[in-house]
Amino acid sequence: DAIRQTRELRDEFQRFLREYEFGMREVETKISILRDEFLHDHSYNPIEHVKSRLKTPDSIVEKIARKGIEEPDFDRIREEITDIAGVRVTCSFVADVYRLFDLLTKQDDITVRTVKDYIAAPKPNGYKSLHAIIEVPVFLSTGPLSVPVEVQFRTIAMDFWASLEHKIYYKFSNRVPSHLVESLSDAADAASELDARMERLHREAHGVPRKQLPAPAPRVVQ
Ligand code: 0O2
Repeated sequence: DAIRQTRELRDEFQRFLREYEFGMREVETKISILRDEFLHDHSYNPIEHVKSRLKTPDSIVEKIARKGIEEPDFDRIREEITDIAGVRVTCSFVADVYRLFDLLTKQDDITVRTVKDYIAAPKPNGYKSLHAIIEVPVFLSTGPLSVPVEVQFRTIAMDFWASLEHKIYYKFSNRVPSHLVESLSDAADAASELDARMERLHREAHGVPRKQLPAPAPRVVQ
């Protein structure tokens, strides 16, 4: 009986994970359609790369424990853990980050749950990115399902910084020496400066007068 129960739980967990995989694929398709349309209509690709990931079972279990969810309560997990499916969109420039965010989140079938604009308000360590938890419909044989997906938009410079910071953070098991924390913060400033320079260069190369280009408005942090 215990074996049967364990198998049932395993099957339910696999079904649960598949929902997120489907949601992730819907978002990937939306992003790739936007990229292809841009490329054909404007001969411009605002996206450098897109990376998707499903949270590992270990990492989900760890987060379930952290949230104090004791029973295998899938409804509660659905409600409280919203980053099981993640799509990271790395753009060329900051303006593209906001443009892509707007184009995705204004689509009729998308519901925006939360937005965190760490570009307008970077984290104390210097981390920058625009995060959104969106809900996307997935049509299963049993009916439609709304799946939360965490989408992170950032520039190549922000991505470069975040991937190094992530490695350092793990290397020191969360206790990064203060001189490295300071160097990382300086590097984040340098990355922002590079972003601004590259965007100016790009605009000048394309003959867009600076005064016609308003700075992108920060998104509301919810
Ligand atoms: P991974 O491996 O990318 O999945 P929570 O999601 O509840 O734990 P919070 O604060 O609500 O935390 O989420 P937030 O601030 O939106 O950030 C979640 C994700 O953003 C992280 O996911 C990272 O991917 C990224 N992130 C946030 N802060 C930092 C940072 O300081 N440095 C780096 N390198 N990445 C960051 P995970 O689950 O931590 O990791």
